[in-house]
Order: sequence, then C-alpha cells, then structure tokens
Amino acid sequence: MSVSKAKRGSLRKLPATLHASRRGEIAILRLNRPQKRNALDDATVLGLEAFFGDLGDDTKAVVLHGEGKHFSAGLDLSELTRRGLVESVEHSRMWHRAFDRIEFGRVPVVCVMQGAVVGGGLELAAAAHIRVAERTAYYALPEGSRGIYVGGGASVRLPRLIGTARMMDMMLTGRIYDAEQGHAIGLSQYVVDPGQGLAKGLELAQRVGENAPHTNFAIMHVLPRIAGMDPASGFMMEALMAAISSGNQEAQKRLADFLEKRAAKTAPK
Ligand code: 1HE
Repeated sequence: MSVSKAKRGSLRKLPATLHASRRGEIAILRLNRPQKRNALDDATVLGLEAFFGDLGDDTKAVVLHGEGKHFSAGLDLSELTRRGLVESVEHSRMWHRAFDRIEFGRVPVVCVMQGAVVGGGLELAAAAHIRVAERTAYYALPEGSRGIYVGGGASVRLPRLIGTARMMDMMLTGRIYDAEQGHAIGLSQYVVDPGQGLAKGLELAQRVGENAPHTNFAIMHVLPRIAGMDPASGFMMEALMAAISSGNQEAQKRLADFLEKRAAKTAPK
C-alpha cells in the first residue's frame, strides 16, 4: 500500500532501538535492542511517544512487540544516575506521557510478549489494549528489590488489571508470574506457543481494525473512563456514547448489512 510521507512522519524520527513497519493498515512497532534485552532508555521512550503520537490516519491498529528472547527488561538501569527531585519527577512524567499516547491514542494497540516482561516492560505492556503472551513470558516488578519504585504508570494501570493486592505482593516479595499464571490473573488476554505471538497479534489487530473507527474510539477512550466514574455518571456517559454511536452513518450501514443478511452472524465458528 502506498502511504504518503506526511502520514508516516513518525517513522523517520525513530531511534535505532525502535523499528517500524507496516502490514497493510496495521502498523508494527518492534523494540529493537535485544543485546540489552530491550531495556528502555530515554531515547526509546521518547521514540515511543513520537510514534504513537503521530500515527498516520490510514492506520487502523498497532502491533507492539520485542526483538529477541525478551519483550523488555524495563527501565535502562544504566541511565538511572542520581537525579534531583524535580528531574526525577519529570523523568517519570515523560514515561507517563509516552504511555498515555499508547493507551489514549488514535487506534488500539496489541502487545506481543515473550520472556521477561518486567518493571517498565510490564508498564509498557499494560498501556496496550490487548496483550498476547507467548508461553515463555514471565512478569515481575523488581523495583522493590532494586530500591526504587515504579514510575511508568504501573500504580494506575496494573491494579486495574490484577488488583492492588497482587501488585503489592509482586513488589514486596519479588513474585514472578509465568505466562499461564499471568493469564489467569488478567495480565494477558491470549496465550500462544513460542514463536506464534506476532502472527496472533497481527490476526487480532486485523480483526480490531475492521471495527468502525468511532466504536474503537469509544472502547479506548470512554470505557476506561466510565470505570473511574460513579455509577450514575457512568450510566449517563454510556447512554450518550451509545446514542452518538448508533447515529453514526457507518453504524447505520452496518446495521442495515445485518438486517439485509449481508453481515456475519455472532456465533462461534
Ligand atoms: C540491562 C537491563 C536493564 C539487561 N537496564 N541494562 N529491570 C530489571 O531489574 C531487570 C534486569 N535484567 C535482568 O534481570 C536480566 O537482564 C534478564 C532476566 C531480563 C535477561 O537475562 P539475560 O541473562 O538474558 O541477559 P543479561 O546478561 O542479564 O543482560 C544482557 C545485557 O543487557 C547486559 O549488558 P552487557 O553490557 O553486560 O551485555 C545487561 O546489563 C543488559 N541489561 N537488563 C540496563 N534493565 C519507569 S520506572 C521502571 C523501573 C524498572 O523498570 S525497574 C526494573 C529494571
């Protein structure tokens, strides 16, 4: 597919630790620093922010994955030199900004995980909308034992996935969850055999990309915010979003397709 340079602006600005490609309307971003187990240095985090903040309008979904045996070993510990208080806050806020662009960006993101998904690597994965784990994946928050604290949004995103008690346990005791255990507690939505993650991620991204863009937008931007509201406001927000969605031309067309027997039924294959 030919894509104008303007639409693919972010692809030109990426650091060598990130590699972007496309499969039709799916953008694929690979953490590309296997020699350092895809540890996230500042340039990579800024590259993530640039990439997710500048997706072409022909992109329907993104697959994020990591080169090598490990998805990501988290924060690049060699960059964790002594910083002043304000500088440290700003550093953490830079991660928040970058990962916010993922969670609250333009299109859904499918994250494919293998090997270590630890510390900031888990924080990165938690910002995606769908997580696919290869059976080699394992999850940990070694911050507790390294004398630091999470700074890439885990305090907000992980309790939503696994609950505060489990996150506390991971940080206090260094507990490691393997792929199956992680799946059982909500860290992934899919588990696949080693080497199958990218194919599964692409298949899911393709499927997600077939939805009406306004529905994907509502799922990404409205659903998680309703979870943070009091029930009465949540119901009202849902009703508003439902009305906005069903009034959309694309929705009207899709509804007619079903009623006139042109659309697939909702049933297991
Ligand atoms: C690194 C990093 C890193 C590897 N920062 N350089 N994260 C951690 O505490 C996890 C630290 N990493 C590990 O425990 C292990 O590297 C792994 C279990 C992930 C992989 O082990 P292995 O045997 O395959 O590789 P390795 O020999 O340990 O590492 C290969 C190289 O990558 C080596 O460098 P080299 O120059 O000696 O070849 C490692 O030093 C380097 N490397 N991980 C820097 N993380 C926003 S706050 C978030 C806070 C956190 O993320 S804390 C969690 C940090």
